[in-house]
Amino acid sequence: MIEVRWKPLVLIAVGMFLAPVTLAPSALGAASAPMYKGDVIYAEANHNDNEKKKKNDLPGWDHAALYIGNYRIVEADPHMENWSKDEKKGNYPFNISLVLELHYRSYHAPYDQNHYGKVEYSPLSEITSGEYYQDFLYAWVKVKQEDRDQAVRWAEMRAKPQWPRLNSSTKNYSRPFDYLSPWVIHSKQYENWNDPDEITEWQMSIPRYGYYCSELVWAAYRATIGINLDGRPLTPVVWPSDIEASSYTVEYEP
Ligand SMILES: [Ca+2]
Ligand SMILES: [Ca+2]
Repeated sequence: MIEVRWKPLVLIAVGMFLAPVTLAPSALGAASAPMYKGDVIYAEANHNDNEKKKKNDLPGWDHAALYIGNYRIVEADPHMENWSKDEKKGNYPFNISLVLELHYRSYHAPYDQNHYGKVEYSPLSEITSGEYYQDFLYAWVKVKQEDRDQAVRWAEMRAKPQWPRLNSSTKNYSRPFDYLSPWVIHSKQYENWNDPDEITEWQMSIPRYGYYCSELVWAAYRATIGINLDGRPLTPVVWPSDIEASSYTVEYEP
């Protein structure tokens, strides 16, 4: 709380006493924080106006992240902005060999996870600044705050650089970005492997070890308190908009 600036502090205090309701954007400004630790953030990337790029735009939101308090989020980020020219021009995500290559590099040393994706801490402003996303929305999850806190702790554990990685003898990686599950095997998974010293090479190699953005948010709640945030459970992948469709999430304007 000490680090929080005056205006947001007021907003957080208001949020604690009011029932969660839609707040007028004009009253809050562009950088208002979500109300609760464990809130979900959806974001829409900046390419809807570009017909050429529109084809690889997800239906509904493009990204989902978990708010962890103090203007910070935990997210699974593919870091597309750092891909090489060829990777950017490679018709992602429809080019399966490119998807497999990105997945391999995210999961294996010596490739740089800042180029090929990982679970990580980021400032909330990465979503709200307008640099990467043209629109965003928040949601609170209809459970107790102590349950949301559990989901946050689970996600933070995977964002910390304390995990082993294939082809490396050090444990200073966060969890990799899972490209395989959304685009190739069309699935989602979660695990409760909470001790970095107990991870085997086999565990490091499978889709369960890494996360795509909305899978991370879904898994944080599924692995800890058992609720299923996939509001469209008949499709195995959990897209950001599937979380929005869940009866557990209550969306509200920033
Ligand atoms: Ca996964
Ligand atoms: Ca689904």
